[in-house]
Amino acid sequence: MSRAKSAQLFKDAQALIPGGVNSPARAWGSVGGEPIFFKKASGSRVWDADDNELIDYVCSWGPMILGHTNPIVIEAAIDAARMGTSFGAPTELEVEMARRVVDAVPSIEVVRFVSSGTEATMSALRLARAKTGRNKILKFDGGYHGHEDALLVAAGSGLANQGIASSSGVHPDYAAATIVADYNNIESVRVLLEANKGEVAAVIVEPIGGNMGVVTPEPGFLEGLRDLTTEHGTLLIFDEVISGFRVALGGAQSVYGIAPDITCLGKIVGGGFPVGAYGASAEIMSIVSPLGPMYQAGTLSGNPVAMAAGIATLDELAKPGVYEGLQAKTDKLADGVLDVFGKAGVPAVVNRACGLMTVFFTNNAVTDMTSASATDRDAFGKFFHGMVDNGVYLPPSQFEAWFVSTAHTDADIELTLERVEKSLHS
Ligand code: KE4
Repeated sequence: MSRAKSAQLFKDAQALIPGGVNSPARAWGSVGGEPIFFKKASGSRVWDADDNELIDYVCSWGPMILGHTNPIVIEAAIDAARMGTSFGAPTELEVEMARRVVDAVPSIEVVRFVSSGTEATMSALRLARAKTGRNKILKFDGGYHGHEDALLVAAGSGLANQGIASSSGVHPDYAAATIVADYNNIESVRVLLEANKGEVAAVIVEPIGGNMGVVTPEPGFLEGLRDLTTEHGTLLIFDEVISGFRVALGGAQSVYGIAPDITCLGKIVGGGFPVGAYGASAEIMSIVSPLGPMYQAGTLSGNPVAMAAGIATLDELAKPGVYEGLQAKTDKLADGVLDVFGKAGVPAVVNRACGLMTVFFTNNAVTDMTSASATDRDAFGKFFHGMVDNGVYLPPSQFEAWFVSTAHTDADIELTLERVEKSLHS
């Protein structure tokens, strides 16, 4: 398969954009080779600049849960755009979108829209500090919450690939105010909260880890976080940028029955357009400007075109049977991959939740960043290239999730599994 056009575009891009990409996660840094440039997508498929067709399991890193160019979402965005693309003034679409988020996410009574997941988590931290009057934040090794300074410490996703425990350029005071525990290790949280008694404003966690690869919470972990944070007067922030509207309409908090104090959303909520959100009880959100002293603002926050796409997406997801179908597709893929790897004698563990999964090259359970990092990443890199060469686009990193959409058919998954087998034997 020729990738000459992608290669030329990458060369041109590198002269103009750092590393030729507008996000390092796209750079193929941990798998080697050059990123392919996309030019078209539809449903479960993407086409690269050289007209190669691939089955897509990145789905824009999560937003495209209905598949690419879903006609209902596209029509909604076009109709909204025709009415005006941005007003810098409130619109009915924001009210309609807020109503859907408040109705869907159990712990949210009031929500503020922003333009990215990073803005959501950044604002949530500021809100927690404003609410508690405390400064420290506890996060988890392998947790990635966007590029907010205080959270670029022991982060997952693109940082983990670069072997950077924390980014350069982060003020040392910020890093010092962030303490790091181990995911699925409630004792590590207890010890740190005790050692920093009265100083921790919030614990921020991905209730289902997506940036170590997929890592699900062990029984009792989220409950333990809820109990410990309540005991310490520390707010519990669920970063549901990945899991929100993905694992259920109400996100992971509705699956596990845990009510965080603040929830961060992104990706799916914008239907493929730039939207993030953070929400909480009316009492906590009453601190947010212009009601209260915590300032946060944004030119394109609640953008009408993005709101229209988000509304159309959430309305599709609210239809009966959608998540049952997505779970079935995810299981078909995950079980099929385990079967093919087993027959090929290749050690593999698959961590999964509704609509997302990760294959790790190991015989051991993957329950945190340490065990995720101990897997055979060279084997993953080889597998990744085999799959791309065979027409399946996986995330170019071991520490990311494969995303399944409602547009992936059984035939897509069967074809994917055939290509898994070919890739393992290539
Ligand atoms: P954005 O600022 O990229 O919209 O959201 C940041 C973010 C926050 N929280 C979680 C749990 C996230 O996974 C993310 C972003 N996810 C990465 C991939 N794991 C986006 C890909 C990229 O950085 O290009």
